[in-house]
Amino acid sequence: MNQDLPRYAQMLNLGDGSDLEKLSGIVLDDTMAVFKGEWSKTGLPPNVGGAARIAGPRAEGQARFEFSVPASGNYQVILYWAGHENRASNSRCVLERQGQPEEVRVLNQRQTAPKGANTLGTFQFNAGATNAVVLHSKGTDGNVVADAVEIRRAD
Ligand SMILES: [Ca+2]
Repeated sequence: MNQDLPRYAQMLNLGDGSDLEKLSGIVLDDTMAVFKGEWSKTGLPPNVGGAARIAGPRAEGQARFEFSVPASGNYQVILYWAGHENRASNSRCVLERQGQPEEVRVLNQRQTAPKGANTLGTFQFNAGATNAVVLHSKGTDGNVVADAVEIRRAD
């Protein structure tokens, strides 16, 4: 895990044409994710960090954003994407935490949340443990976008 992550997060710029506010949490841009399957790069605004990756249902894509938190506690998990009609309404997103059952959510990426920030929920994380948010494109009804993940302290 990169110890400089919070510092790096502050240096991230928001994409062209974006009115997204600056992000305050731990930010994992798509450049820091591990991808499986075929993903294309897209610079279409709005996005976080200047670009995002996109995969279709046949790509059997997987985007894995790994992170750890500096202190144990509750954190909000936020995914960034800009909604579009050609996006998947049923993208599977899995939150992995050490020693705890997986949390699975089905994302509708046709919808655009305010500022592109889609909240998965608030979860408890332990300091030092490796966690991951994993986005899947397999079996979806459209394209899946992996732009950025933000982990924001909730208490
Ligand atoms: Ca991005």
